[in-house]
Amino acid sequence: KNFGIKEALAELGLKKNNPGVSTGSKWYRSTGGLIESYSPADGKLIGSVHGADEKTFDKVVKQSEAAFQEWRTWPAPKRGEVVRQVGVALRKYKEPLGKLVSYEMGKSLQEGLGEVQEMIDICDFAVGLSRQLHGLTMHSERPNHRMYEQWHPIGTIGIISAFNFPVAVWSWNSMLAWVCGDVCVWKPSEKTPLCSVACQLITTRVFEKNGVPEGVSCLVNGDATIGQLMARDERIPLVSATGSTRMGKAVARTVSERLGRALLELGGNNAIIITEHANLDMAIRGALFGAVGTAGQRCTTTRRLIIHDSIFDEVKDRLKNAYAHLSIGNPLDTGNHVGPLIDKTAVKQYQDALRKVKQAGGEFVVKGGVLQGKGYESECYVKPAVAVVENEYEIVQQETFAPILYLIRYKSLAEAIQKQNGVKQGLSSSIMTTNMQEMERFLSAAGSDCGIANVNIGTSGAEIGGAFGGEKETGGGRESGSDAWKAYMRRQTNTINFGDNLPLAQGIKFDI
Ligand code: UN1
Repeated sequence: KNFGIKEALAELGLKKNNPGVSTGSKWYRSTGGLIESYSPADGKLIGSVHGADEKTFDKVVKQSEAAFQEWRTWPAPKRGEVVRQVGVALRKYKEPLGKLVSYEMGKSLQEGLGEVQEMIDICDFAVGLSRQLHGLTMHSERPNHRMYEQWHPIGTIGIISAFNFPVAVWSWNSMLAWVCGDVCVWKPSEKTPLCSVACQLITTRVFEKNGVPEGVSCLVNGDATIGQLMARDERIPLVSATGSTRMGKAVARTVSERLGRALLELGGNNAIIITEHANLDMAIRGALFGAVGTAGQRCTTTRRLIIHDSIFDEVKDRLKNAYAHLSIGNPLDTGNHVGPLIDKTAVKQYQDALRKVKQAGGEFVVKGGVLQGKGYESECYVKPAVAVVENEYEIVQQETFAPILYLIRYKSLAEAIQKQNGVKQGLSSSIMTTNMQEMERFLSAAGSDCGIANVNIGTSGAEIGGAFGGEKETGGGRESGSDAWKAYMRRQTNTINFGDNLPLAQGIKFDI
């Protein structure tokens, strides 16, 4: 079965071989390496993309700078109108783009479509925002003076995105950046280049119709060296990077060396605390989707369940039963819950993690393993696993991008919160409880230390309206909703004297 992939690729305008560098209407076939994209769903070659070399990268950044000169003078609501039309186009292409996301990345079709929906949602959010880039007004201490602040665009935004959300994370950054008056240069993951080309094609058609200057939306496919060029480049005031903590630390070092800004959204090691007052039906449902959704490859994936002693065995048994009902297979087949991991390297890392769990003394409730045989030819399909562990195990302290769920026992809520916070990462967290005190303690200053703290829902699947990101090794950045837009602008404080003389602040006398 082909699941209509051929048709989807054609509808999106993708060829077998595509240029992977673009400033909008113009596409460049540079001498950078050829990136081949194989589907983890069936192991087949989907197509290839030409990556950028240093010279083409430089050309693209120059074009983005030229575009910024004009784009920043467009009224923000006019820029918002263009983003609104991008949202309309994404609605039109939701089906084929969602399918491509599913096929190239391996997440279920449901989740592929959900990812495109996140793009549509952020477009809508950005349209409203384009009339709400508000600054404050302040009262001056001097007579006949007025103070206020305004927000201006900053220029070229470098976006480095990961394979696991190959389209949505770019859109959170670019849609906000565009209404703010910035221009974007996007370096997508080498593992999902075709998704990036599809997004650029959809955007460009809208931009052309509206006379948006060439260079407002730029694409530079390539490997880590392109990311490094971006981090070093003084013409790029903000680099927004999503991915591993190792990558984020490298980007942060390079960007801060030149005093640029880095917006980082890195690893998570997210836990759900299930208390003795939890509605267990809801807890199991939340934990299950959190742990196996996107085959455990979301940065918000539920990796740890911290379960009260009195219900530990019941939760364990119910999870075991739920896992037995999971169907694993081609993500485009809507009968399946879990698709493949992104590639064979990820499978090795998964196997390695399982070994380490065992070595450390973990006890498997649901055994893992690599699936073989019909339908699993890509060798990327693995069984979601569940193990009883201690929070202190080194492997539990790490983020393994795979569906491995750790069960940890607790006796008091204080102990549960300590365990939940007892990792280096600080992205997402949840508590399952119907008890008001437990809930409020978890959300208090002495509660969860994460950027996201939920009650009675899982750790993944955040809506775009809130600020998205986390603390500690997650990098501290916030993307998407709330006032995350401020990261894409520069604040200017203005003091205006409308009087006839010039008094100094702080009462300083300076008379000649
Ligand atoms: C990511 O995994 O990098 O909250 C982003 C979620 C999604 C976004 C995840 N809305 O799971």
